Amino acid sequence: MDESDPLAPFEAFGSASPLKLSRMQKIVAARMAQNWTAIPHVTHHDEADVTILEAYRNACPPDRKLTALVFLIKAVALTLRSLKQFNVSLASDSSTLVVKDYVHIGIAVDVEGGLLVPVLRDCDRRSLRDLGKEVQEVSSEARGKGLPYDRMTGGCFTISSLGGIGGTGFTPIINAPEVAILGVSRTVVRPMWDGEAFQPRSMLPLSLSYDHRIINGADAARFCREIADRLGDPQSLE
Ligand code: CAO
Repeated sequence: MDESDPLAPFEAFGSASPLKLSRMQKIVAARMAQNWTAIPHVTHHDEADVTILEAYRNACPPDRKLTALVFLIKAVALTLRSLKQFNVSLASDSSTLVVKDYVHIGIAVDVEGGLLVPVLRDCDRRSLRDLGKEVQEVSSEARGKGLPYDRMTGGCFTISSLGGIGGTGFTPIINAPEVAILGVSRTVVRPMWDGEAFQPRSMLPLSLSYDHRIINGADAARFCREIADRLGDPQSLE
């Protein structure tokens, strides 16, 4: 067997062909491995009742309808302002926390052959319409010609939404030097007990991975509850 041939161990069992990783895939792979091994991850699962939010979105004319992700970006941004322990980074001396006064949020965008994370600036201070416009622009730019490096730096927190594809929950990997990341799966209508009867409610699964050196489980539970509460009052996010 040729030791220098990466295909050799596989070709012993059948036909196989090589496919070189792109530069972007190599960078993403190295960062994922580094973050997964260096950061003690815990993933907290919860779900938000988005029945009112869905009715609110569906009441908008089709050309003005915003995706649920846009409401989520604003809800997360406001929650980062109130639960400030999530808007920090561990400095390189490993003994100083950098507490940020700005709220910049990264959005994972599924692009051919990889993943890009554009960062939206000052999400806590912007309207839903403005955020929605940027999500559309930046995701089509990411899928087209790609994004310049400075569009993907300086994030405080990342949201990874797989809701349009499917799934009930997953463990997103923290995007260092951030200390938490929110994964979102597909909204489902489920019977929920209201104390007297089962009611059909639209439930959005939330999966919050957090750096357990810096954030404790109770805070993670509070973070998800606050997001759920904010999504329950969509008008207040406008
Ligand atoms: N539940 C059910 N359906 C959902 C949903 C959810 N949580 N989120 C989106 N959808 C469906 C809806 O049909 C929605 O249309 P309406 O708003 O009209 O109902 C449609 O998907 C919109 O999807 P979209 O992808 O065009 O827009 P988005 O704002 O939801 O997401 C983006 C934008 C760029 C985040 C997304 O396209 C994407 O790339 N997601 C993948 C991210 C990813 O790869 N994460 C993994 C990273 S780690 O490997």
